[in-house]
Amino acid sequence: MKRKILLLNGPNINMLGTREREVYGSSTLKDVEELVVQTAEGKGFAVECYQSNDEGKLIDRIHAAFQKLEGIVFNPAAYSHTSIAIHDAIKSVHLPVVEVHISNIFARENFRHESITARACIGQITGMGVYGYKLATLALINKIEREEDAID
Ligand code: CA2
Repeated sequence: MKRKILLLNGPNINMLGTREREVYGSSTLKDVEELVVQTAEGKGFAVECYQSNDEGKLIDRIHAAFQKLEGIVFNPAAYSHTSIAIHDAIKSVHLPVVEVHISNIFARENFRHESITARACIGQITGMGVYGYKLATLALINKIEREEDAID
């Protein structure tokens, strides 16, 4: 069976491409999901895609990945800046997680400069537009494959 990763998107990412195009560009969530699926499939991985505006549902989905999936590409959106609960959920599953932000959070308001969730991740890509999801997918798969090599 194909190895699988999770693409997880947080609150308001379902609005991509409809408003605030000057900040987030014109791609839709469907475009982002297709980009990640295509990138992962090129490396032999399948992708589960999930978006929610609800913190608890995102946490449930992280828990569901435990021992089933290999890692997570995650844009926690505004929860990045507020959610210790999501931070703890990421820690609890012992999976590699790469955080993505479409915009450069460090070039925006002060309240976006801190990412609580990124502290639980293996790394973060910010400010590269939706292309950042492709970079995050490649980085995650590279990490998964390097860890497999270390086990063999
Ligand atoms: O740059 C990112 O990817 C963010 O995670 C996006 C979040 C923001 O709270 C973070 O600070 C940075 C907001 C997502 C809102 O997405 C929208 C997209 C289109 C229209 C309206 C909102």
